[in-house]
Amino acid sequence: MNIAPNFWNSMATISAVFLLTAGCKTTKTTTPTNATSTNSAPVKTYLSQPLVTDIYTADPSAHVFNGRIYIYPSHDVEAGVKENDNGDHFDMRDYHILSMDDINGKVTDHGVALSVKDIPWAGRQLWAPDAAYKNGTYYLYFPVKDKQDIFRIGVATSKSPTGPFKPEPQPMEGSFSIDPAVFTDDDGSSYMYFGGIWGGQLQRWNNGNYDANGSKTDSQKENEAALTAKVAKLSGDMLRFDGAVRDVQIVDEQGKPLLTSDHNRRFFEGAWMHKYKGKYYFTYSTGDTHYLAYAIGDNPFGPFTYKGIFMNPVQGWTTHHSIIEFKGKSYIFYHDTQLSGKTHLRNIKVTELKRNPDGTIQLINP
Ligand code: FUB
Repeated sequence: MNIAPNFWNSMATISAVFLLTAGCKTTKTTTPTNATSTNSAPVKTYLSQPLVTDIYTADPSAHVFNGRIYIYPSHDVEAGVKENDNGDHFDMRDYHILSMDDINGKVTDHGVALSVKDIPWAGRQLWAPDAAYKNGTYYLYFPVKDKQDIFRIGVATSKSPTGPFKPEPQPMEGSFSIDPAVFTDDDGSSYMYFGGIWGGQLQRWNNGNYDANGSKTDSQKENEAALTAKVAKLSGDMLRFDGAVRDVQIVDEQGKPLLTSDHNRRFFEGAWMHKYKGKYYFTYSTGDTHYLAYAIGDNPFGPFTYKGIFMNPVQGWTTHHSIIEFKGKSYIFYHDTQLSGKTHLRNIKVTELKRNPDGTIQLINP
């Protein structure tokens, strides 16, 4: 993730018009859907309302375990850290896991499931997590900066989907960058998709080597294949990569890789994978253009052919999502900044994701 300089101009305008609820104890939504204005100021309407309002939450990775919906979000806090291009102000310190028995059901906050202080190798910034289940154990995958300030991906285990989770003593070997998303295929094999540009440090890695002075963006390579997400198969015990870390290749209809300059379509961060009617849907944030896009492939490693945008920009700079099937329908969990009006204090939401008969996804206006 990152903060673009010109973002702040538009954010100032948005903040003036929308919400400036500074505290974390907001328990009501101040801008109702379909509100009308009695003066000339435009009124923002939202497709969905925040799922929880007493804490700030973001990056929701949702899963259905034993018929119940569990959400593994980031827990945003006002840490008082100055905003910068590295996203240092996203200084999250723990995870709360949420659950609900139905899409419109009551949301339960199960409290702290893992704290940064309990991860022996961690430095700071617990960013977007994900979870998986195998053979009686739940796995929580999380990105956090190590003590050298390099993002790595860790894994923690629990016998309960809500934790508490016990972290492994070291980060996953060969892991780097942010936003792990774990997909388990019908044959029981699991794969991790990960990576994020700018604050997520993906651009600092080249052939397994880290360069702290690596370019902030890869904009010098405008006409080359874009930097993209990574994918690795997971070992049978879910704790390691089994084999090489590969690029997630996203190609156009002619089979050509998307280029760095293709900001509306190229990968930025926030990968997710789901399967629908035998096809593999790789979904992701275009980040600096704020879209959620999708590409379809025939196997978990790709390549994936770009199909389009399925969600327009949310309010706030970051865009991050997950997709689940529940009771015969598809749902997308996502976040925006409706409660706070601040980039780093987000709130998670859910809405239905609808498909056309040919498997393409209908556009959502958040
Ligand atoms: O929450 C911190 C970062 O913001 C996530 O890792 C990115 O996906 C973006 O949502």
